[in-house]
Amino acid sequence: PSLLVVSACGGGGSATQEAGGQAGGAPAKQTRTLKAGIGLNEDHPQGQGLKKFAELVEQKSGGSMKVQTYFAAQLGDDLKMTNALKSGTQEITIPSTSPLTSMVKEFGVFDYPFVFNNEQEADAVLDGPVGKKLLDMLPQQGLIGLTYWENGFRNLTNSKRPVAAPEDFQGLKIRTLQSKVHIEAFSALGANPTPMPFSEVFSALEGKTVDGQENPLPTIESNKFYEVQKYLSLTNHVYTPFVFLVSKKFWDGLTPDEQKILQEASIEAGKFQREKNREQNKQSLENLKSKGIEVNEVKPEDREKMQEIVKPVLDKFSKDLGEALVKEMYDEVNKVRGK
Ligand code: KDG
Repeated sequence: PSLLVVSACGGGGSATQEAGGQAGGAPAKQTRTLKAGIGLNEDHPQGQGLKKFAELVEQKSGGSMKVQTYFAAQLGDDLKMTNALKSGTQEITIPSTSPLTSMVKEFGVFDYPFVFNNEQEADAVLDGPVGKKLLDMLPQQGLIGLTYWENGFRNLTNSKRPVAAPEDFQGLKIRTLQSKVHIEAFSALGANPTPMPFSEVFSALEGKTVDGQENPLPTIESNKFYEVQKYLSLTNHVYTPFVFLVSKKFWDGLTPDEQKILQEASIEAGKFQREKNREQNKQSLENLKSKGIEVNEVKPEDREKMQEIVKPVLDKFSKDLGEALVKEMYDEVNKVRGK
């Protein structure tokens, strides 16, 4: 029989052929290099998760797939990197779902404040049918969504006063995520929301173009917001997921085995990342207190008042985002609560 030489076909932007076994005439072995960029720092749980992912991919592929990691918005902010995935000039990014609402508006349901009481409720929704439904909307945008990681529960910092009750939001200029739900919810509370990419937040706080911002504790610590903010209010007002994205252009050129490696590694690294994030969330509260930022709690009854104020905003959005989808999300949460 004649010798059939199969060469691996290069579908990805950064695939290179390596010389195979010279003497034996073995098929050339392909090495793929994937560029993966995130907005947060290397020491943040998101950064640690990405490094874990890179290790797993290298291991599982026997070294034929390599992940080059870029932290702290070195490749640009969440939207810039997501657009680079669409055009195929970057392979991986892990943004908050919020700025993606400009592409898939339904992600706005994850911007609803006060939906989840704890991380387990968030996991159930994200890893269940609602989370999957949203991932399935990504391919038509040129994106593949593999799984969700955790950004986490957001808390407010500002330079003016402790925020404990709804009236304390009055007139505060707050940087928000680039999401209509966030913008309108903060407006309803009486604040002046200013959406901007994460990479601009520190200088905006430092230069006082905004009074405050809101993010999970590990981010407030890792990005040193305590240096330019006086008050930290434990509002825990919303849970933000990260979504693990791969360029569809790149993905479509991979073999099923290669796709499986990325899929499995993203989920495995995601478990690790969620654990790290939860540990860090506790640790960061202690660290932030010792840095001298003034911390206040929010009483359950004041949280409920805030929830009442934003309710009409959410009802309005539900009409646009899909009442069935919103109901499904709340039903899933109630299931976890045993209701
Ligand atoms: O890569 C993720 C970060 O860029 C960003 O999503 C963090 O929650 C965040 C924010 O406030 O923008």
